[in-house]
Amino acid sequence: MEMFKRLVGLALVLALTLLALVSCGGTAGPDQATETENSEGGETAKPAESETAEPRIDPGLPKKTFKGQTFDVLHWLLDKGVGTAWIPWEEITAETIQGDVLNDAIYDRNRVIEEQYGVTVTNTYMQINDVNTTIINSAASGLNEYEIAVQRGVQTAGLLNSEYLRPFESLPYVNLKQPWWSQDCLESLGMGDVHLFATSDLLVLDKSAVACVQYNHNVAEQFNEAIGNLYEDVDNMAWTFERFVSICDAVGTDLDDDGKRDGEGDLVAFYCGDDPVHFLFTGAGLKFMDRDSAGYFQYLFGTGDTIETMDIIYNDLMYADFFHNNVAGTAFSYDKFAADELLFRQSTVKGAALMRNMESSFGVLPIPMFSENQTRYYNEVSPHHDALMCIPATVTDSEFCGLILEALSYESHYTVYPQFHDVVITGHTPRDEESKRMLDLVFETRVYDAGLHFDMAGFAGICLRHTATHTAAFASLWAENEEKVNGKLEEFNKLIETLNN
Ligand SMILES: [Ca+2]
Repeated sequence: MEMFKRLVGLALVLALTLLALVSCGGTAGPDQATETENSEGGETAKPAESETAEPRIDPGLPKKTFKGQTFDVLHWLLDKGVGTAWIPWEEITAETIQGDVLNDAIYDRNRVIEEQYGVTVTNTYMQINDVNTTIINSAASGLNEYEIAVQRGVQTAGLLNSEYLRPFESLPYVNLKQPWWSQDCLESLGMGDVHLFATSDLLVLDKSAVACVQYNHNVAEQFNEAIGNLYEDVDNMAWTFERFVSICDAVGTDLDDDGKRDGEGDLVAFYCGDDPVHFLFTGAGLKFMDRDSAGYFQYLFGTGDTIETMDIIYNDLMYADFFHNNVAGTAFSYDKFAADELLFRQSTVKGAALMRNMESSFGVLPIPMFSENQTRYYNEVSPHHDALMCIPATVTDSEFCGLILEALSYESHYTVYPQFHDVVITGHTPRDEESKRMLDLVFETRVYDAGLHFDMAGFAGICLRHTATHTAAFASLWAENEEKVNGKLEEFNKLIETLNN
C-alpha cells in the first residue's frame, strides 16, 4: 500500500510539474502557491529510486543518542498578504507521508535521523524580518531556542555581526568539505577562512532559486525563421543577449493595434519581474562584489564594464517596448504564457511546483551570455528566492547542533536531493529531453554573488528597482551611492578580520 501511494504520488507530481516550469517572476508573490490537488495525472513517472544512485560515503559521525532533544529550525516566510505563504517547497519538516515525492523524502529523512540519534526535528516559520529580529534579540538576551536559522539571501545583510551568529567552523562534526555542503555557495560567501552562512542538501530552496529562461514552444514555432533552434544556440555558445533582444523584437506584436506591443491584447515577447534583471548582469559573468585572495571583499560594481553593461541591459531590453514592464505582473505572465501569447519568461526554476494549468509545451534555457566572447553561462542563485543557513551565536550545545546538522545534511544528500533534482526538477520533461539537458546545464553553471546576498547599503536592490522607473544612468546612480556602499563594505571587512582572529 505504501509503495502504491508513493507511485500514485509520483505520477501526480510529474503530471503537475510537467505543466509547471514557470516561476513567479520577481518579488511578486505566487498567488498560485497553494494548489496541490486537482491534478489529472497520467504522465509516465520515472522510478523514484534512481538506478544510478550515488554510492554513500562514510560521514564519519559517531553513534550517539540525545534522549528526545529537539533540533529546532527557524525558517523564513514571506506572507504577501494574499493568504498564501511564499514558500513553494517546505524543506525542513513533513508531517506525514502524502504521496508527494519531495514531502515524503523529507519525512523519511527526518525519521531516519530522529530514530538514529533520539532527536526530534522541528520547524518554525517567521516573517523574514522577524527571523533577523529573533536572532538579534536572542543575542542580547542570551536565550535562544533555535539550532539553526534559514534566512532569505537578501535579508542576511542585517545579520552580519559576530555577536549574532557563530561560524559553521565552530561546530564539531560539521565538515564543509563533504559533498552535501554546497561548495559554490561556500566559495562565494566565505569570510576569510570561516562561514557565517552556508547551504547544504538539507535545503532545496537554494537549488530551486537558480535563474533560467522559459520559452513557449507554440509561440516559437510561429516565428521559426527568426528563432530557429534555441537549444542549438545554447550548445554553440550563440545564446547571447543580442540574440535574445533580436528575437524579442521580431516576436513582439501589437495585436490590438493601440500602438504598443506589451499589453493584454498583444503577443508579448518578454516578461520578468524586477529582481531578474540581475540575472542578465550575472549572465555577463559580472558580480556586484567578490572575494579577494585573502578572503576579504571588493566591490566590483563601478569598475570595468559593469556600469556600461547594466545600462545596455536596461536600455536595450528592460525599457524596450516589447518588454512587459510590470514587476507585479506575475498573473499576467502566467496567463499570457499559458495562452501562447508570451514567448519568454525569465525567472527561476522554483515555479515548477506552482503552475498547474499550462497545456502548451515549453522549454528551459540558461540565462543568455552578454557576449559571444564568454566561454560559459552563468545562472544566478536569486537571493530573493533562496535560503542560507546560519547558526545563532547563542547556540550552546555545539556537539548536538553540529552532529545533527551534519547528519541531516548527509542523509539529505542521498535521499532528498536526488528526488528534488531527478523528479521534481528534471523529471518533468519526458516530452522534452533537450529541456532536461538544459536544466542540468543551468544547475551546473549556477553562481552566487555576495553583493546580492550581503547587499551593501542596499545598492543591488536600488538597481533592480530601476526596472520600474525608466532611468538607467547607472553611472550617476553609482556616484550617489558609492560612499555608502564603501562604508558598509569597510564594516563588513572589519567583521571578517574579527571573525578570523
Ligand atoms: Ca497593443
